[in-house]
Amino acid sequence: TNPSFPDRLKGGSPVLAAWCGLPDPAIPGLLAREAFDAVVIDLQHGAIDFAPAMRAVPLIAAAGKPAMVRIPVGDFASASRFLDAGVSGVIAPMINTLEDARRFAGAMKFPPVGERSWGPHGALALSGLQPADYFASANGLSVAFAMVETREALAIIDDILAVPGIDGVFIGPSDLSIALSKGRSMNPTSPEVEGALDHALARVRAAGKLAGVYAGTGERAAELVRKGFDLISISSDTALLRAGAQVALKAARA
Ligand code: 3PY
Ligand code: MG
Repeated sequence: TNPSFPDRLKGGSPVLAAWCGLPDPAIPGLLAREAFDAVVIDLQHGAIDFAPAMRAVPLIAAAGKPAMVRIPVGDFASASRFLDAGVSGVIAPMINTLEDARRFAGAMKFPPVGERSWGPHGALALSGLQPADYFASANGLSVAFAMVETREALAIIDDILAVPGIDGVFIGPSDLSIALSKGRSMNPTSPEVEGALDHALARVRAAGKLAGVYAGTGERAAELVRKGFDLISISSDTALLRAGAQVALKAARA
């Protein structure tokens, strides 16, 4: 049988994910059939709404891949609802205070760790587990990634990592570059961001938790794999579509 997604992430070989924001569930379903290790549906910046994102979950699972979502800022109730649908992980953007981290963890884990409420309709169907068995294992079947992408978050990264139910942090290098430059620039590979990534990774390792990051290109993803991140989102559906279009047009006009 396949290892659980948390065990796969802890296993030492990086998880390379697709990142989808286009509003049709067929798109994450399609990308799940490529050689990605996981597929993330982005409800923070993507154009996809709740119901089509829910419908993407079994399409990704049918391809044998873990489905993840990035929820909108502060929408912790939707984290529980996506777990009910059967996602294997949730990424919460802009976790800037200990209170944000605690509320996110609370939505992600059943008591005694958190206060997730019972109702895992899709998760039962996808896992094939009996309700009591799902309940007994659920807190260890999925991962909660708190996004660290501001100065405030970076300053309390050890405290965020120490919150029970937070499985790891996911760095947003674009927002972090805006924050670290005090709004002067957006450069996700600036030396300041690079330093922050190394610092964050060291703190994650010290806490024995997981580290995720957004890459943007395949080349950047390879660098972040070499740094040692556990979860790397390579590129978005729209960026992949535009890049493919540009390659094909260049070849056609050569
Ligand atoms: C960031 O880089 O700010 C992100 O949120 C990743 O998409
Ligand atoms: Mg961001």
